[in-house]
Amino acid sequence: MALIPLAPTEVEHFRREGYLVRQEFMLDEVTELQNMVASLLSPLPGRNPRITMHSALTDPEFARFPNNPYATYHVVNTVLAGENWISLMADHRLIDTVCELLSPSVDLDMSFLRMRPSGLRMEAPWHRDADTDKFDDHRGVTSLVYLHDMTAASGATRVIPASRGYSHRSLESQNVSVDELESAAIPIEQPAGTVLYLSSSVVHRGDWNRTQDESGVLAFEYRAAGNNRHMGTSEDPALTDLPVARPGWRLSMPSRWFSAIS
Ligand SMILES: O=C(O)CCC(=O)C(=O)O
Repeated sequence: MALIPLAPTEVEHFRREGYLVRQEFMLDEVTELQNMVASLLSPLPGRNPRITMHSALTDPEFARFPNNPYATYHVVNTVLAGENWISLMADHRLIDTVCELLSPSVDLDMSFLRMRPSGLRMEAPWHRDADTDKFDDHRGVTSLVYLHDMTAASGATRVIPASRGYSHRSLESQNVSVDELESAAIPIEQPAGTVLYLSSSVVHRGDWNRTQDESGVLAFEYRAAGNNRHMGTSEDPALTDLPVARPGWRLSMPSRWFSAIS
């Protein structure tokens, strides 16, 4: 798909609301992404040990989850799953948009996958990425790539628009109740191939999938260069600090993730 530059109204929306929705990937690309995810979730030997899989089942239930035999709901460090995953992380549509929204100098922060196996309550709780990932400041953008059509029922990401007003470090210290958060939130219901760009300062959470359908999002999290991550907090992020953009320069990777154009 050709690069479509951001309209000034999109940038303005992101600055005001803390998020932006763009349809970045076409249907055949979405199929390719789903295939990449299916092979990541299949029980293959020889996977990089820093790819952490969080799964609900120890024995596969093939009938119920044909493409996700262990009911895996969180995979960390997808960029270690192969060259195609690194080139997807560096896809120019994602990086160009992140640069326009964030800074001309961008580093990778981390990569992960959030699957929502049907009926499994394993959602990401309310948080801001700058807090959970312990950045120096808020200059970060997470791109959430919708792998399936997302409705409130299938687990669309829930966002509190313009929620920078909550304090930087901790929601708890402000006595913000979950009810208050829930009532201010909107589900970002969008078709597969949509990318939801989230400011690291915006409050959001994942949801669980109440439908019978497959559902999941891929996440690539980026930081402005110089906005440091303080390690030792959550998962061990692979390739964190990898430069992906500088003024006039982009990490250039062949588009191998999409076999039809490689
Ligand atoms: O699953 C989602 O929709 C959001 C995931 C998320 O925010 C996270 O894992 O940090």
